[in-house]
Amino acid sequence: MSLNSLHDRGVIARYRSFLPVTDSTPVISLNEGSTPLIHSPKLSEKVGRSCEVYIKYEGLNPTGSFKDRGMTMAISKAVEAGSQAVICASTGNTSAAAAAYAARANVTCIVLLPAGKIAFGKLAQAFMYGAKVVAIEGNFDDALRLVREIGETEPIAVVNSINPHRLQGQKTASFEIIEELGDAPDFHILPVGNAGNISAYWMGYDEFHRLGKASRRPTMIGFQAAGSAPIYHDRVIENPETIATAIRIGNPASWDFAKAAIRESQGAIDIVTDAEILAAQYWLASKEGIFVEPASAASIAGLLKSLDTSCASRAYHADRFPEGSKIVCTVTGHGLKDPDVAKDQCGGVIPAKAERSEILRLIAN
Ligand code: AN7
Repeated sequence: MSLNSLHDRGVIARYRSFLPVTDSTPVISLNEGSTPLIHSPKLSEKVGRSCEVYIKYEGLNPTGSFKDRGMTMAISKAVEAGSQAVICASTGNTSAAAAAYAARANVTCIVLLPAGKIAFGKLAQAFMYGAKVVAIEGNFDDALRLVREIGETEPIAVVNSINPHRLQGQKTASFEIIEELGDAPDFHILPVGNAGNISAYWMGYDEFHRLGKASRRPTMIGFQAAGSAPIYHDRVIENPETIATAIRIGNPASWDFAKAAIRESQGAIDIVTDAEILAAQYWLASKEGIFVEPASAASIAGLLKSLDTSCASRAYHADRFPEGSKIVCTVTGHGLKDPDVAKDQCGGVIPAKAERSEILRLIAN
């Protein structure tokens, strides 16, 4: 890895030779990427058999999600092509990233969001970054259909993951993991919504494997929310529902890519319920100090489900994590994105008088 100057950070600077950029591509970056890969002693212990579990904490990107990796590419390429406006449909994180990078590039950003189904933090971001925020009567799939139609006829760059530059940027997360671990992990677990990220990770792992930078490619295991699981059920879900609004998607754009990644890696796609997602979200924050949004907790919920021998419907079994396996779980977005869900699922405050004895009572119990 080369050392970059203070003004030359971010995934394009770090992985320029693996990305479709040239000297004439203006690099629009917010120093995204290089996120921490955090060892989880407690998850490692749960898995057992000397396995090691690592959390790729993508919530520490500039706008708080993994979307920044793809957006630095999509906006840089849009500006290179002369676009003065960009558009996307989003469940929230894509719109936050698009709005931020568009602001930096001085281009207009229009975001189409499913009305009433966006986590509050993400909505605040789109407003503050100066996007034109449109609330669509309908779900994400309806919004994406509209964006596709508009992109076909109008002079505006679509920065959803149907834009191939997005997945190119997102594949850099695999590169970072390989460089940090010294090889690819044995298993990679992540949440799946539009299925772009699982496809991008697989591309990245495959590319570094072909270049001899990794000796293997991991088994890819994706988790969808039970009420929004089109790939798992192998059919479009007309009215997807889940508390994990980021992955409330019924007709994923990268469906075929994701299926190929799962097939080629001998992986699996499985589902986790909203209750499992919320339990995993709270467990990760309260046991390991890592606060992620509900959709991100699907990967942790999935790992825990795969270990649960009482669960008959597991698509993936812990019996298949061999001794000494390295397992990486991507957690895709920061917990502060969705303060309402966090607030609703926790116990609340302990009322007390401003007296010493009141507090000492808590230490004793
Ligand atoms: C936190 O922002 O689709 O399977 O419009 O925000 O690549 O879609 C977000 C997706 C996982 C799923 N975790 O990733 C959007 C959007 C979080 C997310 C996903 C999303 P993909």
